[in-house]
Amino acid sequence: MSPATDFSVALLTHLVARGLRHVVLTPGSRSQALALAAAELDRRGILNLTVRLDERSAAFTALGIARETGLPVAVVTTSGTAVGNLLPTVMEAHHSGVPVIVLSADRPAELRGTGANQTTWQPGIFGAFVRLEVDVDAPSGPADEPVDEVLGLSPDAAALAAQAMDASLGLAGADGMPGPVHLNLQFREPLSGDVPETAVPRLHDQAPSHPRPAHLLEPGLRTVVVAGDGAGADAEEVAHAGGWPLIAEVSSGARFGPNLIVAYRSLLGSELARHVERVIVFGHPTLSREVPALLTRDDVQIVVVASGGERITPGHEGRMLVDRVEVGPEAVAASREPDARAWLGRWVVASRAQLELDDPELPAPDVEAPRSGDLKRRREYAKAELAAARATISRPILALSVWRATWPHDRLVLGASRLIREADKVVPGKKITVHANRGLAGIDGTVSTAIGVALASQSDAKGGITRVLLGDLTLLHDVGGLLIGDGETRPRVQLIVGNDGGGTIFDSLEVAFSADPDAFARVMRTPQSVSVEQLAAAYGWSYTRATTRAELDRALTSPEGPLSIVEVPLAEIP
Ligand SMILES: Cc1ncc(C[n+]2csc(CCOP(=O)(O)OP(=O)(O)O)c2C)c(N)n1
Ligand SMILES: [Mg+2]
Repeated sequence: MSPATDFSVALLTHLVARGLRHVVLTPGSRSQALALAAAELDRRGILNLTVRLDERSAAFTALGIARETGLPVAVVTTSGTAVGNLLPTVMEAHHSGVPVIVLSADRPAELRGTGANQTTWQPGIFGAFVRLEVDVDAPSGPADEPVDEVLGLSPDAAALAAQAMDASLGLAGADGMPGPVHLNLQFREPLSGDVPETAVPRLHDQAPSHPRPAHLLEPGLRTVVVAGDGAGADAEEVAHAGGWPLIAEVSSGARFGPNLIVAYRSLLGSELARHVERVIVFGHPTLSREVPALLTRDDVQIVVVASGGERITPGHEGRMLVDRVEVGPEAVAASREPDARAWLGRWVVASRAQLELDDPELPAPDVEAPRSGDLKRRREYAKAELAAARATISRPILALSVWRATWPHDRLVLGASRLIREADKVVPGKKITVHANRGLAGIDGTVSTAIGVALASQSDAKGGITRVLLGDLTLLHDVGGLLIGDGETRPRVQLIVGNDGGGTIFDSLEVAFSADPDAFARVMRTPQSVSVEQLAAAYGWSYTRATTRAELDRALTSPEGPLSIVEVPLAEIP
C-alpha cells in the first residue's frame, strides 16, 4: 500500500476523466509513483504514455502533442534540476496559449532549504508563466475525513485535476487563454506500491460552455485581415465573407483561399496600403516588419480578435480588443458593391504581379519542344530539363519544395529563423496544418515539438508524415530530441535541414556590416561543421544529402524509414 501510488492513480484518472489523453514522462526516483501509474494506465489503454530521457525534450514533445490535439498534455518529472529544464516550454506555452500541465515530483516541504539531496524551491519556479500553480502536500493515505470521493484520499485528486484542466484550457481565467499549469507534488516514502484497479471516474458536473459574444463588423471600411501564428481558419472565413484581402502568415492556419495576398510585404510598402482604413487581426503576427508597422498606424482602426494565444495590443487609441467577430448581412452585402470588389481586386492583382517578378523558379520549359521535329529545339529542351534537375537548391526553392510535398494528412513544422520567413514570402495558399513555436520564436525544442505533433497526428492509420523545415543550428540545439528510447513509438518524421554552417539570419542585420567580420562570425553566426550524417547514424535516423532539385524531390516523396533527415547544403550568405 502506498499513498503516493494511490494518489497518482487518482490524479491521472481524474485528469483523463476531464479530457487528458497523453502523458510524457522522464525517469527519476521521487516521481516513481506517477511514472508507474502512468505506465499501467497506458497498458490498460486509459492514456497514451511517451517516455523521454531529457526533460527539455519531454516538455517540448508534450507541447507538440498539445498543439496538435488542442487538449492538455501532462509532463511528469522528478525533483531538482529536472524541473528547471521545463522552463523554455512553459514560457512558449504561456505566450502561444498551449495547455501543458507540469506534474513535478518533490520532497516534502520541510526538507526545502536543509541541504537535502535533490531538493530545491520548485514552487514559484515558473513565475508568471503558469495559469495556476499548486504546491500539493504529500499524500498521507486515507484521511479521517476523506476529501476524495473515489479513493478516500487526502489531498483531493479530483479537485486538483478539475482545477488544473480548467486553468490550462483557459476556462478559469478572465482572458480565456489556455496555457501552462504547474502541480508540484510532494511525495514521502514509500514512494510507490501496487497500482490499484480503478476506473476512470464519471463526471456529472460538466458546465455547458457559452460562446463569448461577437463584435459585429460595420460595413464599408477598406479592410485588410491579418492572420498571424495560431489564427486558425476563422480568419480566412471572415476575409472571405467580408470580401477583404487576407494577409495570412505561413503558420496561421489561414493560408488559403482566393483572398490570400502572398506578396503582402511589398504591397504593405506600396501606395495601396495608404488606403487601408481598418485591420482585423487574428493570432500573433511575427514574420514581417511591415505588419507591425501597419498595426501602429493611428489612422487605421485596429480590431484584435482573441484566438487562444497572447494577443498583440498595438499601443494606440484606435484599437479594439474583441473575443469574436461577425460579418453581418450588411457587411456581406457591402462586399458585393463595385468599390469593395475593386479594393480586393487591386490587392490580388498586385500580389500576383509581384510574385511573378520574384519567381524563384527557372524559366518555364518550352512544353512543345519534345514533340518538335527540330533537333536543336529538342536538344535545348533536354538541356533545360537536366539543368532544372541539377540546379542547386536556393532557400525559396527549398521552402516551396517542402510545401508542395505536404498534403492535408501530413503536418509541417517550421523552425524559427530564416527558413520560416522564406516560406512566408513564397508559398501559395494550401489548406495544410502547419505548426511553429512563434510564441517566443526560440530555436530550442523544434525536433521534440515536431515529434509530439507526429505522435498526436498519427494516432490513427490515416496520419501521413510530419515534415520539419529547420536550420542547422536549430537542429543542433535540440539534438537530444533525436533520442527515442528502445520500445518507444517511432512516428513518421522527416527533418529537412537547410545547412549553411551557422546562424546566417544575422547576416542581414546592420551589425553584420558594422562589426569586425571575424568577431561577428564568431559570436553571432557561430559557425559549425558537425557531421549531420554521423549524427543521424548515431541516433538511428536515416540520412540523405540533397544537393539538386531532383534529389530533394525524391527525398521528400520517398523517405527512408520512419525517422529521416535530409540535409540540404545552402550557400552561407545569399
Ligand atoms: C533558444 C534561442 N536561442 C537563441 C535564439 C537567437 N537566434 C535566432 S535565429 C538563431 C540562429 C539560427 O540558425 P539556423 O537554425 O542555422 O538558421 P539560419 O538562420 O542559418 O537559417 C539564433 C541563435 C533563439 N531564437 N532562440
Ligand atoms: Mg543556419
